[in-house]
Amino acid sequence: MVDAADWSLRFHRRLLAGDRFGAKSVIEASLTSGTDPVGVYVDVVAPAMRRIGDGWAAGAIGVAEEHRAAVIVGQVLAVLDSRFSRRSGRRGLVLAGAVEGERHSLPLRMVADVVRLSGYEVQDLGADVRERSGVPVLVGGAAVPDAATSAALGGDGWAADARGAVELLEERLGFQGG
Ligand code: B12
Repeated sequence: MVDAADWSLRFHRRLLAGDRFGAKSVIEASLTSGTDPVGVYVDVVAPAMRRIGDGWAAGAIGVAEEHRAAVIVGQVLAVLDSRFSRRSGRRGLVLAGAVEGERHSLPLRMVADVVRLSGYEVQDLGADVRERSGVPVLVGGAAVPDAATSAALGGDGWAADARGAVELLEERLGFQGG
């Protein structure tokens, strides 16, 4: 059986090759084999992107390959979009935004989709958002490694990944079940 880690390695290879159709095929195959959409994001796509980043940081791949991989992932997320829009959004409104100066919008899109799938209405404001309102602020992403860092930045809650973000919302806002 091919598990999520194997799908992620295959996906990573297609990203490195700049093969967008192959990359989409890997994602479709992982879904067909039983990986759920959240698993595709958290266990297949995200580790592959982190591996791309590690390769770039180590000088094994160039900035062009890294950018190309990000574009392909954007296309893959667009294809998966409908799988994250089943629910009605009755559980509350969540605004998603990357802080000022932050251009890593793909991780945010993934968190937004997973939260949406859990029944929240999510408005994704994208990268480089300047405003901060008076509502509870949940913090996450690669630049914020733990809850202590989040608290030091003034966050009201922290999660390591998109699944954790949903748990955090339920804990914080008291919404239980689906
Ligand atoms: C693609 C990419 C880019 C793209 C972004 C495209 C886009 N539209 O998103 C571009 C080319 C723009 C880019 C630019 C830069 N990048 Co970049 N990038 C990446 C890369 C390869 C993948 C990012 C990604 O999609 N990861 C996959 C996601 C899904 O994983 P994730 O971040 O872990 O997300 C999960 C959790 O963090 C959590 N989460 C995320 N957000 C939130 C929010 C909340 C509220 C919660 C609760 C949870 C949560 O849930 C997610 C899903 O489970 C990473 C490598 C990496 N390690 O991720 C580098 C990386 C993040 N980039 C890096 C760097 C250095 C840069 C640049 C400074 C490079 C430069 N010199 O210009 C710029 C900065 C631009 C800016 N001002 O923001 C470094 C950051 C190092 C650091 N510690 O700060 C990394 C780690 C690469 C590396 N290994 O060095 N980058």
